Amino acid sequence: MNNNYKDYDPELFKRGFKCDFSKIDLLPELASNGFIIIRNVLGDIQIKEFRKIFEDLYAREGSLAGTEVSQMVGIRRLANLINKSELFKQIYLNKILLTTILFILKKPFKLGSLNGHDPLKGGGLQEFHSDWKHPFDGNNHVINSIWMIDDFCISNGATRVIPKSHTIKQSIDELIENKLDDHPEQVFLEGRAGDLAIFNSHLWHGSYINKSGEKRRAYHCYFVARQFPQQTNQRIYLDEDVKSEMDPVSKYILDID
Ligand SMILES: O=C(O)CCC(=O)C(=O)O
Repeated sequence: MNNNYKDYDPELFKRGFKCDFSKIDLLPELASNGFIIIRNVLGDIQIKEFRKIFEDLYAREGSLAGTEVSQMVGIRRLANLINKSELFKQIYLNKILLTTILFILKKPFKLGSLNGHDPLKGGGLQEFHSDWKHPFDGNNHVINSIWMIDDFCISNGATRVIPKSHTIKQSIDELIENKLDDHPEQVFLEGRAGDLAIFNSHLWHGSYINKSGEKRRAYHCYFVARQFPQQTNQRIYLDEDVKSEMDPVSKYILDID
């Protein structure tokens, strides 16, 4: 085991976290292009469960779905998911994901938010954006992951990204006039249900238009360097009974103690 990993976030390891280096060969690609796709991370039973909870929550929350973070026209959104089901531990505690974050950020980090996203027929087109809303200072502060629970194709609005844009210091507004337009260098994160895309979320990206109307449900599990605020403040949003049942690694990742 590479001891540097422990130096990046000693408290995480003190609480019992162990790295999973099984996908370490993909990490140079992530550093260089800004994204990777890991295949078959979720099995069939997990995919079914994650689809079910998406639909159950969306039906239960109705017009309020997504409001804890944001609602988007033409996209079914869910938010504050850690508070809503234990199932999501399989996502935010995934060891390959957390090891990858250490590799990129090389410093303590925490969960930023866990949201659901499903572009509807004719909807889904987002402007290219970075998840870092400040001028880029040359340091990596944010990582995002997209857990595909349906197949992702260009026709149903797979995420598009501009490879290597995570290293550009100029703002996206200076370089792209119309951020909704196709870009000559864009590529799509196509995959099968169960695949996991991880990207440096300084990378310019966005969901694409869903032309076919095929479902394109996904969970976004987003992480931020520890010194910055969460998108969903878990101290506020987690119910007391949920907090009290958390193990030490979860409490640390969620920044609730
Ligand atoms: O799900 C996707 O394709 C990406 C969504 C995204 O970037 C966002 O909601 O900000």
